[in-house]
Amino acid sequence: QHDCQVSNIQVMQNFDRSRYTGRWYAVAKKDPVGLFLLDNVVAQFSVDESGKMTATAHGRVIILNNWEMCANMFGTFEDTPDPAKFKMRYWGAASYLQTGNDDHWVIDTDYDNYAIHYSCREVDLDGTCLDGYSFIFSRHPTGLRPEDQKIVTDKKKEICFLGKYRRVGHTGFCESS
Ligand code: DAO
Repeated sequence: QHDCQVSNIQVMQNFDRSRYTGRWYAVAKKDPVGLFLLDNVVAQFSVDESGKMTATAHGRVIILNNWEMCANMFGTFEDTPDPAKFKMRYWGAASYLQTGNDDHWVIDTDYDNYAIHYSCREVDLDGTCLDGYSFIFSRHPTGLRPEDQKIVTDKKKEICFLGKYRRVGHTGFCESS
């Protein structure tokens, strides 16, 4: 399905949130309007006692024009009828960090190596995504395995974000805290 209609985007079948838990390194990102997380982005997903998915994440950000810092973020996920589609409420450890309520869709994952996340913040009148973002996650800080690259490229095309990603570097900037 390459018609770029947000409502036609295929997500992970039978998504298993418990296999998704643990650490994921962002290796590439398609930014939304007014980007926030720059690089050194690591997310840690959990499932709580009641079965709800939660996450913490950190990443390098620049706030108030020129102040570079490591943002510690929290997210809670509201379930929807599709097990791979969530509503994510997020906020920062500090009040001046971004807060929001975004779609959070898992497009594809093998749970052990790669994951493709998608969020459309604003759907255009023609049904395509006007403002969205996407993370390519890896279990490995060094990046995707060669054998996962074609799968990821195909999925980037399916969600109509191919060519819109930048590499997300890991320099250790957020590892001190
Ligand atoms: O970086 O421009 C951006 C948009 C991302 C906003 C979401 C950040 C907070 C995520 C916390 C939970 C984990 C995935």
